[in-house]
Amino acid sequence: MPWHVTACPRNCYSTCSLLVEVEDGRVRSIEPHPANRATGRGVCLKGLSYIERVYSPDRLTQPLARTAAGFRPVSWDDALGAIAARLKDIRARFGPQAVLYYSGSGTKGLLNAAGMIFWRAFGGCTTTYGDLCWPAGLEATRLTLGDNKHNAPWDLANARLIILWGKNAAETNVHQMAHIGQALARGGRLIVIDPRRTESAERAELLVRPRPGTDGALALAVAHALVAEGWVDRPFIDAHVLGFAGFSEMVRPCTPAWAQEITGVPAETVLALAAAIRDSPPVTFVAGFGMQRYTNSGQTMRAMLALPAITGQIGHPGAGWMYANLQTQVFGGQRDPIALFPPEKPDGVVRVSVSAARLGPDMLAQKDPSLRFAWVERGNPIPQNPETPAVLRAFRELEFRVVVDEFLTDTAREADIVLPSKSMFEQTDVIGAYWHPYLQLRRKLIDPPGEVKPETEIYRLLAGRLGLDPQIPGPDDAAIETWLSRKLAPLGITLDQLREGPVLAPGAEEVAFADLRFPTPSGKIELYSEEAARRWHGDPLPRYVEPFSGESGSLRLLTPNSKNRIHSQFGNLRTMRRFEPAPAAVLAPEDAATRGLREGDLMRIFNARGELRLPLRIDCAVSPGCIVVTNGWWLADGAAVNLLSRARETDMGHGAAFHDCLVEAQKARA
Ligand SMILES: Nc1nc2c(c(=O)[nH]1)N[C@H]1C(S)=C(S)[C@@H](COP(=O)(O)OP(=O)(O)OC[C@H]3O[C@@H](n4cnc5c(=O)[nH]c(N)nc54)[C@H](O)[C@@H]3O)O[C@H]1N2
Ligand SMILES: Nc1nc2c(c(=O)[nH]1)N[C@H]1C(S)=C(S)[C@@H](COP(=O)(O)OP(=O)(O)OC[C@H]3O[C@@H](n4cnc5c(=O)[nH]c(N)nc54)[C@H](O)[C@@H]3O)O[C@H]1N2
Ligand SMILES: [Mo]
Repeated sequence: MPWHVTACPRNCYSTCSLLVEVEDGRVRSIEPHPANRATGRGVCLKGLSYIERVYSPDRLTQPLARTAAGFRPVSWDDALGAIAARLKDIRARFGPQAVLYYSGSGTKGLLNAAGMIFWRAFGGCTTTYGDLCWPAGLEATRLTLGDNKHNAPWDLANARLIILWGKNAAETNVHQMAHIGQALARGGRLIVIDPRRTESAERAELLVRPRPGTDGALALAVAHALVAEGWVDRPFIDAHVLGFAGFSEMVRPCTPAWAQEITGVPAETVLALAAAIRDSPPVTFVAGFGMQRYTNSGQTMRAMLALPAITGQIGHPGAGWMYANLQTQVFGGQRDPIALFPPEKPDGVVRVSVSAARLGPDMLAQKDPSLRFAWVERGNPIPQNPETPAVLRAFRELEFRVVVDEFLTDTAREADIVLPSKSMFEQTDVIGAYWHPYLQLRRKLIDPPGEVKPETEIYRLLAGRLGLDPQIPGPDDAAIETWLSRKLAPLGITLDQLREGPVLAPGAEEVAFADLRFPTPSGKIELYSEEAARRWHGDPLPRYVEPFSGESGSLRLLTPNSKNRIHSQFGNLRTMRRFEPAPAAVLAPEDAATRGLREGDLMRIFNARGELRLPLRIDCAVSPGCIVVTNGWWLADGAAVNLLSRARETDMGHGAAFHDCLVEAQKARA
């Protein structure tokens, strides 16, 4: 049978199970695997476009070396020879920590560990801590509930009220909309909280549009109303919640009128939200990543977490806090978001000293040794990390750069040597997910094109040239499978099982926290967290603080994700270009009018860090005071949004405060 089971390894909630038809060594068609209860209904456009992606004429199929006249193809021998010579020289002159190893979120898989195995054998390196994506929310959840897990995606059908908060599932987690649809079909309700009217809001009975970065105040005012009206679950609080007395004291002045002032949400809407929570249990709070991209995000998420806590909406079907489900992270080391923090004691070999959120400034600031060499894989930091101008400067100051990628991205264009990487169909690996509880095989179905080699092989060859013999899996598929089988064995799972379809992670809970055990220091849900105060130097209660406002600008730049890209991936494909041929910036009609701007006008969007020139789209879906450009466009498209953002961390978790970014917009002179 030419159909094979595999899974999409992108950094996306859905992590779909796929059936792929291969004929004569070529991928022919892609269908959903029906056994995955979370994603079985269909494959998104990005998933379908893999056929174009894998065989794209733009795919890199051999190593490239920079010359004065641009990139020129070189042999693996020459490429690896040049890299090994540089590495030896830099290690001899400055020590191994003059090398930055940067890895992004381009693909999931256990074999991604090969990089660190190699760099440790090399003698060490410098690497990053924190993450661009979600750590403020992970940390807020860990501090409050003790663990990042939630009910199975399909349990959403049991909710009578779903609050989709700062998440645009219709674009970023399309499969979740099917589960929401089921809840609605059973008479459930949907409320969306987002400064934009998104596609996800189309089926909602209420769209609440707080001023960006003020969700903490909104949550505290809803809590105020719940407490004031006695709509809380006292027995649940007494048994399972720490700090309720102090919390209710703190929210006493947080009236709906107070919140209206801060958030712009009418006081009656705040009350309507509280009443909906009272009237329609079970309630699932589906929190996305949008409001945790601010300098006050950790406290915001903790304030939001107080709502399921004080109403007892956790630990039963249809209820809970759906943020990150790390139940598939059963291979050690990853489940604890503390892995994102710099280690408390340096290990002497790998220096973890560069914040992902401050990549550019931190790279430039490294001393003893300063950075001379960067190795980038699975990431595109020049357009994707905050403050692109600083990231560019930092890369350009290095002596040597290597980028491993499938395409000639903005970051690859800065490299001295570009190495072509495998696609998802060209090497077998085991992947987890962060929304559903299945472990999956991402399977080798075709041979890599041209001279492409998987990273494991690149590292093995490079190690050979450096006279090292690290235990990197390989060289052939049989050896890779043996390595994976060894990882799976303690879990009682075999590769053969995974070849049939998705397998529930051992111990996966359909209803999270059903035992009402919360692995926090107190064993309770912690509204009051000493650890939060100690680690992050804030209030132990989720008190409201304004997002960062240390710069001027009349518009807040929001840079959400887009339906047909995963960050900076897929946008280069013809299929996607047909849907979104060119970037644009979106303003509310009143903001366009006060600036004398009309639909289609070329705008200059700028601040002290940089500038973009983009055509205007006017849309009342955007709240006044905001300007929206989706992230993931390349510098080469003229719309790399992080030219404007600032390299700043969130208050917790070492995330990136992308949306704490103010800009001006005016008509561009031609
Ligand atoms: N199609 C597609 N799917 C993806 C991705 C992709 O790039 N494309 N990326 C994947 C990854 S890595 C991630 S991190 C997830 C993220 O996906 P989501 O969790 O959906 O996060 P975002 O797209 O960052 O933002 C979601 C919404 O938050 C809103 N928002 C912004 N600021 C605020 C605020 O202050 N308050 C509130 N309430 N809302 C706010 C934005 O308008 C946006 O509609 O998606 C994953 N899935
Ligand atoms: N302004 C703003 N910026 C943002 C965000 C935002 O909301 N606003 N969101 C942030 C978030 S949530 C995230 S997760 C980051 C994402 O930023 P990154 O982690 O940099 O991820 P991608 O943009 O998807 O780029 C991944 C690269 O890996 C390559 N790749 C894919 N598979 C492989 C492989 O197997 N091997 C190798 N070597 N390469 C591979 C792809 O071709 C692509 O070039 O962006 C962040 N940037
Ligand atoms: Mo992300």
